Amino acid sequence: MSSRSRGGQWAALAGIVAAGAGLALAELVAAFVAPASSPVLALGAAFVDVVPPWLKDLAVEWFGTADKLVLLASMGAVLAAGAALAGWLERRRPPSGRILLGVVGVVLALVAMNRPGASVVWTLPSLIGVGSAAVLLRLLVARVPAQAPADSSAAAGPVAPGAPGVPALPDGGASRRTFLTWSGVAAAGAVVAVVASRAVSAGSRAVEVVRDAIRLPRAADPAPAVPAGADLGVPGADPYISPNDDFYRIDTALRVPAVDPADWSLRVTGLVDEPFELTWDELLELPLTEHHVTLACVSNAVGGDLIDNALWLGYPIRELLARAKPQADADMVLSRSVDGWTAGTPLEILTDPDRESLLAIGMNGEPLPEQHGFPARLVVPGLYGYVSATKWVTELKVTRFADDEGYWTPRGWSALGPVKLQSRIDVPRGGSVDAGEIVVAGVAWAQHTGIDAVEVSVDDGPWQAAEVADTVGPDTWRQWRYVWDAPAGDHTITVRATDADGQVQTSDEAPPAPDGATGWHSVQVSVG
Ligand SMILES: Nc1nc2c(c(=O)[nH]1)N[C@H]1C(S)=C(S)[C@@H](COP(=O)(O)O)O[C@H]1N2
Ligand SMILES: [Mo]
Repeated sequence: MSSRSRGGQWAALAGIVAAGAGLALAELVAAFVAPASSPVLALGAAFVDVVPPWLKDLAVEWFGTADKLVLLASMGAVLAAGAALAGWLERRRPPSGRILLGVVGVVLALVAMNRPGASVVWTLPSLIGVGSAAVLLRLLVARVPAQAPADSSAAAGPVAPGAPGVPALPDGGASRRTFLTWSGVAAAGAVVAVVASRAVSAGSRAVEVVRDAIRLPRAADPAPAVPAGADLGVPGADPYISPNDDFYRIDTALRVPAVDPADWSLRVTGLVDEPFELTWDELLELPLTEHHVTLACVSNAVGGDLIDNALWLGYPIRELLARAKPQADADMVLSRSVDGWTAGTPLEILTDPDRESLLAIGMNGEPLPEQHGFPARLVVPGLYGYVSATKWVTELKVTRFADDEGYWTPRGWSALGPVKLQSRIDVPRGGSVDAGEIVVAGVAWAQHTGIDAVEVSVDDGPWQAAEVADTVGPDTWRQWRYVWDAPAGDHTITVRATDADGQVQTSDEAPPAPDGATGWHSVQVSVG
């Protein structure tokens, strides 16, 4: 290997150290400016927004809800490769490495500036971070030793002799020590910057403290008690009420928005005669309602677990809209999150006196957990989350489907998203079971219509009625149970439900996109 390429390896390392330290400093600046102005987060969030639907679906299929982690790791790998290239270039032909960093810095600044809610100061983390990375790159590359990182015996001597800015180093060992010292100092500085940025952005921890101190008001209109028979208690089956910690989470946020209720307000705007703004304290003064609603994600595959049930405490959205007085030509409410995400919900559904759509602040007796929308979110019975359940909500804009669209609509999902009739087998989930009487159990849902019957078929045999558990009402799922005398051999168990309108769940298989999966859920068991 030539000493030239050995020096190249050191220079690549210099690039990674310089860029790493620059990005660490950017984190620290971002902690002061706004958490979402971090170049890494802003780039990741922008990527999430522009990624084509097929790639996003593929990522979810491969990595499930770890897709965000995979995205951040891939971004890290690409950034590291780019940084190594910048180091290599800077040594061969200065200042080309710094120019590459500069271009990336400008792109990062532009991306950050165009995030929802951003202002021009959001460019500071990228500009300061990349500016320092460029200075550091120059300093480190000027100290690149002659030998490869693993090779201490190679002949000393300057690389690219005469290249501007590359000093001739008399002794390979000493020069390597100098380089490593400088790199070590830069890396240590990076660690300090990241630790400091975490301390400064304790903003989100402060919000946690605020949340923990909140005592929610009692509901003026409490929910009916959950009947004892709503939960059949079958081991391995999902409980009727999902604990907050187990509740599925879906959103585009790479970092959970930290919203202090003291800074929060909801604006009701758009095609209304009387727009207004509601603060947290005003909201707490209003007569609140409690309601059980099962929330479901449109991305849920047949048999999937992107669905859960909770008791929500909040103020009826229809009352907020009534106060604002929507105009006659409006037919949609575009709800907007603090992070810019939007959902388009039919106005008719939100003003329906028979549907308990809530601006929710409580979940199962606690303030909303931060990842479920603290301090306030929407919950609408009967609609998939992507067209209704805006978390960290800050605006309700009354508008028209002809003029506006929610976040997912231009990304391959239907503008309207009523929940489809579905049923799921929770136990047995497959594998081997002992012959004899076994309990087959699961859930079925048709939010806002309600479930009337559940049937089970073994090996395509006749449909047998399952026992359907109690429920508080039509807006939640219902558990079901079927006792099966299992004969030895391999068997397929299939479930289907019938809703309160008498509609039988279709066997037609449809994928989640564009408006929800259909088909029957089956599991294979071998009975021995
Ligand atoms: N701000 C914001 N709200 C959002 C989303 C989002 O990406 N951002 N995703 C929606 C989707 S697709 C679903 S299914 C529900 C999930 O709510 P949960 O995470 O509390 O279960 O939130 C909805 N609200
Ligand atoms: Mo969703």
